[in-house]
Amino acid sequence: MQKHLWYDATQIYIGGVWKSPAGGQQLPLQNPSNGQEIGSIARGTAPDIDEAVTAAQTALDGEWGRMSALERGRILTRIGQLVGTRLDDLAMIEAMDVGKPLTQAKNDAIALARYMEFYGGAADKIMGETIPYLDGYTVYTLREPHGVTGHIVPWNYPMQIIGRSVGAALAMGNACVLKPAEEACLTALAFVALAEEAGLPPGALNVVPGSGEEAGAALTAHPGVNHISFTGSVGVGKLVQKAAAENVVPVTLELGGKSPQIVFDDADLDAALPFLVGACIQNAGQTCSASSRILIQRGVYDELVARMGVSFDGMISAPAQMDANLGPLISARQKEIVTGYTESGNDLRIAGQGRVHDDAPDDGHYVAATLFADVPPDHKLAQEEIFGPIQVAIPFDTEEEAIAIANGTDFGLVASIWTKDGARQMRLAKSIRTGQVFINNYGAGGGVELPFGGTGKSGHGREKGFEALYGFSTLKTVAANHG
Ligand code: TXE
Repeated sequence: MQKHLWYDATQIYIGGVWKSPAGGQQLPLQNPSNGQEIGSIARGTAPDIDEAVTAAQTALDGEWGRMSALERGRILTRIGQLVGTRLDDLAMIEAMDVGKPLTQAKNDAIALARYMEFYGGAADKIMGETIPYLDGYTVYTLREPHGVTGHIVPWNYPMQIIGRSVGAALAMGNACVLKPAEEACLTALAFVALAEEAGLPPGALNVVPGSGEEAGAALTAHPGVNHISFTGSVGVGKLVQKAAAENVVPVTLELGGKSPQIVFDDADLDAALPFLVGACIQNAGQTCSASSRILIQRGVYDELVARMGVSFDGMISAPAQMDANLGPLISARQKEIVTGYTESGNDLRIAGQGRVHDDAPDDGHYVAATLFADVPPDHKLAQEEIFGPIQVAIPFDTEEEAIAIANGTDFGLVASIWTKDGARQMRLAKSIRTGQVFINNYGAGGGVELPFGGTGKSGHGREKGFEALYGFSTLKTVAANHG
């Protein structure tokens, strides 16, 4: 299958034109649910990136660069409306490409539409300020686009990450070059085709699929790129930041985490349970904000671990089309990594474990969801990002101990606190080193309006919400001496 509905998966999209990649080569496209090759995608390389950056610069010098914020916002809103008419199609595409259960894939499409709606409405609401200064002066600030923005997107939530990053960048009037992940680029192509249909001018958004080493590295090193936003691994994040340093351009890095949920003895366990488990097994654990550590106060530890274990026992991993709790992992490589982690817990107690559905094809990349209990906080399983459906339960006695364990990894992306004690809620919200704190809920990935990003090895910069619009723009100060 080469043609996917309303776009061509084998091509790249530059300057409003669908074309073959400069090198004329393709990369295999695989369905993670059965391991089958189902077609191919363009293998974009440095010449394609160069052409895309030029097209973006041309757009900035032309219609797109001159367009009012109001009109940009209207186009984004129209894109969101068009996405809204294709939710089921987009979900089908994503399910096939990423292995995501259909309901979860559809939620991603809904989020993409919502990002466009949000940033469409926000485009003309970012303002500068006037600054009191010397007598005879009027001073004001202007929020301006960086220019050409590069967007490197991973495979785990293509639609949501495109929405939050490209949506905010376009709202501020940047022209974008998007490099989707080689494992999952179909919805990026589907999306840009819808953006074109909604009236986005040529060159405002260019999409170049290809490998990280080729297209990705070429994009981050390109001297014509004025801002880079990257979501992916810590290792590649460092490479991206080094490349950006060479050109002295800003970067936003979102590099995942080891996010804790902290449950105190007085917590409403019935309310907490679905969030505790769901925030880990969603997207088979391949979520930057996956809650892979559950810290539980000793008084409710045994009861809660037992209840979570029952939930895990019921978790089924199955092909995306079966819409079970979990789909397959993205690739054989990811399955190998996650299986290695599961094996590293051989000395630990398993409190609950799901199973792979009997009808799941042998060549699909399935793993069983697993809950490990009584895990020492310094154990590899409690320290490293696994990116699979593996959760650890860690007991604690005091609030101080909970804070120390929560802060005891290299990461800091999301945390949640489950307690009815208002003062404790405030103390912990302040003490935990992280980008987001949820109190008596857990918003894994969700919340288009909520600024999102990390501390420590989870990265820096903020996406989502209004905050992203500041990140995707630069501030100019104008001081006029009128005597
Ligand atoms: O990530 P990569 P991978 C973490 C997660 C996962 C691990 C490996 O722990 O197990 O990373 O996943 C592009 N220059 N996360 O290998 O390689 C690549 O093409 C420029 C967390 O898939 O970082 C893709 O588009 N770009 C994360 C993107 O980077 C390069 C989501 C991510 O790929 C490049 C994904 C290079 N040299 C993985 N090399 C999260 N924060 O949610 C690769 N890329």
